Amino acid sequence: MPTSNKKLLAWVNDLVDLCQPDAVVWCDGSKQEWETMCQIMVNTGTAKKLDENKRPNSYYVRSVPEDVARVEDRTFICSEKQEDAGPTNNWCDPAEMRETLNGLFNGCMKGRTMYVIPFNMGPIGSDISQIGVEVSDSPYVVASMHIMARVGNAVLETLGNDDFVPCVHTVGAPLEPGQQDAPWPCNPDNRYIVHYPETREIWSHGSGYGGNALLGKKCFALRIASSMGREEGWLAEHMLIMKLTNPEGETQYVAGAFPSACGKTNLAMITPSLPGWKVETIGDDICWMKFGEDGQLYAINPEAGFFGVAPGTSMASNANAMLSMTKNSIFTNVAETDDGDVWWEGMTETPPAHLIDWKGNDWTPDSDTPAAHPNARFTAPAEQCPVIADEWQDPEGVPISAILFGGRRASVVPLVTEALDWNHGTFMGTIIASEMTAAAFGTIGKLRRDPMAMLPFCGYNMADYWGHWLKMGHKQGAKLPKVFYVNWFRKNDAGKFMWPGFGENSRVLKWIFERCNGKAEALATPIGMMPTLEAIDMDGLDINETDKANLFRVDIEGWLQELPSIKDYYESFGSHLPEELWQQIAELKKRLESEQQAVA
Ligand code: TSX
Ligand code: MN
Repeated sequence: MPTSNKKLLAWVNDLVDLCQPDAVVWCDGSKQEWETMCQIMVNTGTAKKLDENKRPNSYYVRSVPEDVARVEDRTFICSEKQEDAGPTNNWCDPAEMRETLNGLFNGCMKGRTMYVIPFNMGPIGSDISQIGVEVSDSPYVVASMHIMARVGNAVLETLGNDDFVPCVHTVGAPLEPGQQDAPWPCNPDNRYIVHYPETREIWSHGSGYGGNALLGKKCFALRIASSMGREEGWLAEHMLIMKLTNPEGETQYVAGAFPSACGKTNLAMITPSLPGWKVETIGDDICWMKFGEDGQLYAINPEAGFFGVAPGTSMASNANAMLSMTKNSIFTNVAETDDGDVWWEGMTETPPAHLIDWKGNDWTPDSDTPAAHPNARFTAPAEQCPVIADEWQDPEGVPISAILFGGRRASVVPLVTEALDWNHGTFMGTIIASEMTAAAFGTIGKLRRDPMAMLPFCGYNMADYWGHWLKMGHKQGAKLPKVFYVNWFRKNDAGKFMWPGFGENSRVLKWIFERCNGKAEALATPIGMMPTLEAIDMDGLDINETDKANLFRVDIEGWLQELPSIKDYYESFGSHLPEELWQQIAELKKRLESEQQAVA
């Protein structure tokens, strides 16, 4: 046993009794271990090695069609009181859930190996980092955790006799003696992704996929960590972190929360179009922030890799992501090329003439189903990103100057708005929403609210979480980041995107940077501070005057029309909704109405 941590040894012993695996392996995080896991996956038909010359040390994995994504309706927050989980989470009484899970986990690893994976979320030794241990019966999980977190002996050394977050995962498919294993074992009819925020535990049953199985990521780094942050006075957020450098060599760090399908990973790795400006990546998905002695908010990326959506990722949309996954990567549910490589929709303009699709069937450009599943993923080490910032593993974290909130809005919301203060910024975070673009998420065009992009990831009552945000702003001596609301997706009357997006977003980042160092102009409007028309560098952009004006237009009527739906939304949280947010609505309404009258 590579540890003498009493809690850890006792916990593993109990789990062996419960799950009854054939063997127990303590993961050391070595290269040898990675190779063993990959070899096991190849032997059982889970993975195929990609061509060593095209994509060294990389593997292709196909799941089953029933197990391709996170399962929000099977995700539970089991706090003692239902109101502490809040109206946006599935709740179940913890005692009842423990009974259900005890039944399901009893003998669940028969015929399999139990892997014990000590993992560190964040740079090892950082005050902002946390340690967890995941027990799993899936070699895919072990290999993926090697990429996504710091795992193994170094973590156990840092852990010593301290506490850790216990995370239990099983694919929920025990094997009878002699029974042939499936390439992707899972138990789709019995999926449970369970969090006990009060005792800080995670139990996951029945799925082998990403966010359901790599428990350090969404389960720990967001759901459990958000609850820890509330108790301990810090923030666990669904945010990218990036470093901006201006032509003079000054730097600022920015964090940003965006709902899915807004291009968060693309923004985290953006190639700026503005000459002399540099953008580097600290993280693309999760951000933990704590106040330092100097009152600044310091952020770390708790992860060590990228688990990104593959379809739509290309050298044009995100060259740095493409270059991050050229080796040592795992690809799940993409398509396989005839020459031992991978492909997905949007990777190249012309698809290959023949592929094996994510279901294992022959595919040609004439096929009427996509070659890759829309949620197909790449898993790649962050250190391979060509623009990863030198300080991405700094245990001190990086001081955050600005927080961005973004949504996908065809109307009403302008390109960029700066919050008037922290409370107004928190308000902006609570109202972020995306217009649905895929039928899978509901009615196309309807607003889906996703406050702080945390809807599926908040480990406690969402309204209490907003209260925690407000409280962070009252901390004595706090030097708070400025907050901005951005929208790359506003459309004109012809239904065309008015803003070119991608690398051109650096023009907006420049304004944000210069608001933070006091160099950029802004105008007070009812919805917040906005750039003067000269303040955003439009040099060399081909946007007509109408679109340019509309990108920055304050749609008074549109905002007034939106207020009742925000009120309805707030009301759904009952007495937990902080008074300050009602006040934000009242003040916004007043500012909008007085502007409306001034214009009339
Ligand atoms: O990721 C995107 N970003 C952020 C990039 C740093 N996408 C892709 C969204 C789906 C994940 C965008 N799509 C962005 C954007 O800023 N903007 C748009 C909308 C858009 C799409 C295509 C064009 C322009 C805007 N094409 C042309 O103008 C030719
Ligand atoms: Mn995410």
